[in-house]
Amino acid sequence: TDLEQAGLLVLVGSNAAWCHPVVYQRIVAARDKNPAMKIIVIDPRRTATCDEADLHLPLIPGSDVILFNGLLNYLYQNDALDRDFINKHTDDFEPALSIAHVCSPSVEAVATNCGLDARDVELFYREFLEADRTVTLFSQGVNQSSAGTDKVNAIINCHLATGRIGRPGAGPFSITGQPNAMGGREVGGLANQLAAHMDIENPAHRDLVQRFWDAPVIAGQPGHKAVDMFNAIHRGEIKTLWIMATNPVVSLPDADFVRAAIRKCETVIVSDCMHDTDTTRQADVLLPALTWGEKDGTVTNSERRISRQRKFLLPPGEARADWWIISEVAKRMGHDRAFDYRCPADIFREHARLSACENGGNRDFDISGLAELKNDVYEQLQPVQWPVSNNPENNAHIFSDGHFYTGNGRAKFIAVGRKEPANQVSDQYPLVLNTGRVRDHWHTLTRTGKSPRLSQHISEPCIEIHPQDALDHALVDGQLARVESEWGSVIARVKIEHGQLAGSIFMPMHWNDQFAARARVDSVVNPAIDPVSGQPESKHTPVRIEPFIAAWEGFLLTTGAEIQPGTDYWVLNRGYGHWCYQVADSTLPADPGEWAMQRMPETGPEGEWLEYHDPAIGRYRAARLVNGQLQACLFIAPDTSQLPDRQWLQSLFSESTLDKIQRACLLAGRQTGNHENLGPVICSCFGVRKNTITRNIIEKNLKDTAAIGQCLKAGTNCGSCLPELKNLIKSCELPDSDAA
Ligand SMILES: Nc1nc2c(c(=O)[nH]1)N[C@H]1C(S)=C(S)[C@@H](COP(=O)(O)OP(=O)(O)OC[C@H]3O[C@@H](n4cnc5c(=O)[nH]c(N)nc54)[C@H](O)[C@@H]3O)O[C@H]1N2
Ligand SMILES: Nc1nc2c(c(=O)[nH]1)N[C@H]1C(S)=C(S)[C@@H](COP(=O)(O)OP(=O)(O)OC[C@H]3O[C@@H](n4cnc5c(=O)[nH]c(N)nc54)[C@H](O)[C@@H]3O)O[C@H]1N2
Ligand SMILES: [Mo]
Repeated sequence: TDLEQAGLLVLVGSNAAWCHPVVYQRIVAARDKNPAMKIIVIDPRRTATCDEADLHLPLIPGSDVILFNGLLNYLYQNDALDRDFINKHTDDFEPALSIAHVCSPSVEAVATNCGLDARDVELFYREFLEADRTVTLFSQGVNQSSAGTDKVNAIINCHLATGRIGRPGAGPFSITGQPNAMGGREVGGLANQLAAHMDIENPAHRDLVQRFWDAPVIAGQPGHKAVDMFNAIHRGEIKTLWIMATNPVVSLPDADFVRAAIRKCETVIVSDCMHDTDTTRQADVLLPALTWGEKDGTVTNSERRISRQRKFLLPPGEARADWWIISEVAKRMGHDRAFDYRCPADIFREHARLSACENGGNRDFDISGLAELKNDVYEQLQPVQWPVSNNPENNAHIFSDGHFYTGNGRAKFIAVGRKEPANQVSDQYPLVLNTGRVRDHWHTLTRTGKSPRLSQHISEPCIEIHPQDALDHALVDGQLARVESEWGSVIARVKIEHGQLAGSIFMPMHWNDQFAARARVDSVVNPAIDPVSGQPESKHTPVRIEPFIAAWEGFLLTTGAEIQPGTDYWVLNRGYGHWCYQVADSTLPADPGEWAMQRMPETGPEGEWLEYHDPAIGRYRAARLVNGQLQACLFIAPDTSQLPDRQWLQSLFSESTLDKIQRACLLAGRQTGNHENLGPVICSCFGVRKNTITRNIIEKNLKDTAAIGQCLKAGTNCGSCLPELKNLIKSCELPDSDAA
């Protein structure tokens, strides 16, 4: 509710419109109710999130500390500090301010160093100064940086200095990602954490947890963080690796090195809900795990609310819950008593008891009130926000009494100065590679890549590039290009984007080796990390880009996915009733017919083979039918502009048999006359395409997204396409002739 009560929302390094569509739509709704509310987005790219923003600051990648230090200094110079709060509840303000002053002495200096217009910087600072209720939301554009913790501290410093924390509608807010990211922290899911918000480095915490568990030993120091851990594996210091619910061959920086490290490791165990991933391919032992919908437990969301997650599917095959797998392994290692859980509720009660153990109001995470839940009460547990203490005094809005969990109860300013990203651009690598998410895919594609519905919005990995950079590197929209860094290279399709900052390109993080020949972007990303958090600098790698010269391009639609295109470039995309391969190669096949035969699924005598070849213009087309039903088709041309639109062909895979006209039109790639190209899918939830929407906007004179929703349902479920719907309405608006 803080988001709805705020007067100013500052989104820093967050593309919430695509990555947190539900929260984002709540923000948009709140602003519709309260038009005085302001939204400011700080992101080098112009994203869908910027569409609703009053101000967008496209800062130089990595320059956030300069911007927020400048804000602190500005607040000081304009006498807008909350001196009372600073004196009563904080320490170390002076050093933080003096470094901020040196780093960012004036609005003009900030504008120059962040690559921004001084008037925009001034406007942001003024809005912040005036808005008493400010929430600053920050996400991976802030965290995934070698100065990530500095950026976060620079933001928090501004909130502490104005006392805008722990009050309704005010506070710094880390809006990260995994649906249970918060829960992961609560149970100690990081290398330097113990469960229930305790630190391995704190001897008192270690002692407490050891006594609570009655454990003979406890680790005396933090483990390796992710990037360091794979270095240690590569050096041979770690002999056994158990990877659970993560796909590091795709998601960690310098991913080819990560894969090499895993290959060197003596014993590799992988627990995953999917059989075939880039990481399971490297496993010695595979443990099939349950996933969402199949497993049972609790998750905690960003506002500290614990919800029951209930299973609604039966466990497939031999799959088991992760907690069960861990317990069985532990028992066989001799820890029967410590792991004798019978159900998730057993584990939850123990977790709640630990949060209470010798807490006395010293640790914020306290759910002692849930420690004695009976199984049936746990089953029915309604969402509840922590703290849920036995001592109701501890259940107040967190931080509202100005008490912080730092030992002496006072918040600490952290002095942070300017720091450049770890690796700088050079003549050899002149562009910055920024990476992140697209609207309809999740992380490493192991699950969303299987969904035809979610695979329609963006069917190929793209390199988003500013028009001037494209020109400078001899690239045109839609062609293939190779992006290369000191660590690796990928090939993907160029997409010219005016919203892209010059000097910086953007690629999605999602594509893996099952879905593309060479688009695993983390194989290019530098393994630089933040010294405190260990978070990789995934948003900033120096790269170069050059055209990939394809001798031919094509696509292959097929009912079976087990094909090895063997081309320099290919991308696999799930469609309804079929799979689509987009392919390209630097050399022409000597005999396209033979090349095609090898790749199109074999069939018995019922199979029928249609073919068309015009060597003079480099055009080849083939199709295979079985009992009159389309099984595969292939289209090859010198470039994509000479390929037919795929939409009609893709629709033929839903037909049981092709009629005469369809067969006759097959190799032409389209049915003459009655077929309307509906354009790309905009609303994935209801499968509504662009041209259907624009036609309805014009014909029915639809004025807003609500009207589109009523008419076509588009945008009425998750809301992540609403920015695109708004843009369609804008693009259909005719200039008003009455307007002066
Ligand atoms: N559709 C979809 N939604 C998701 C996910 C998904 O995979 N798909 N994953 C979830 C998870 S785990 C996470 S962590 C979240 C991530 O959610 P977000 O952090 O919102 O998403 P990203 O696309 O990683 O990056 C956000 C923005 O940071 C910007 N950025 C890059 N460099 C800088 C910089 O130096 N300064 C600033 N201020 N901005 C910069 C990028 O241009 C990008 O637009 O999304 C969650 N939601
Ligand atoms: N270049 C670049 N790299 C990035 C990022 C970026 O922005 N840019 N973002 C980073 C961020 S914020 C994140 S969160 C990571 C995400 O990176 P990962 O966590 O590696 O990505 P996922 O695809 O979510 O991997 C989860 C794996 O667990 C499996 N799985 C799903 N449910 C279960 C289950 O219940 N049990 C088990 N055992 N397995 C399960 C899935 O099939 C999948 O293989 O990527 C990071 N990497
Ligand atoms: Mo994440």
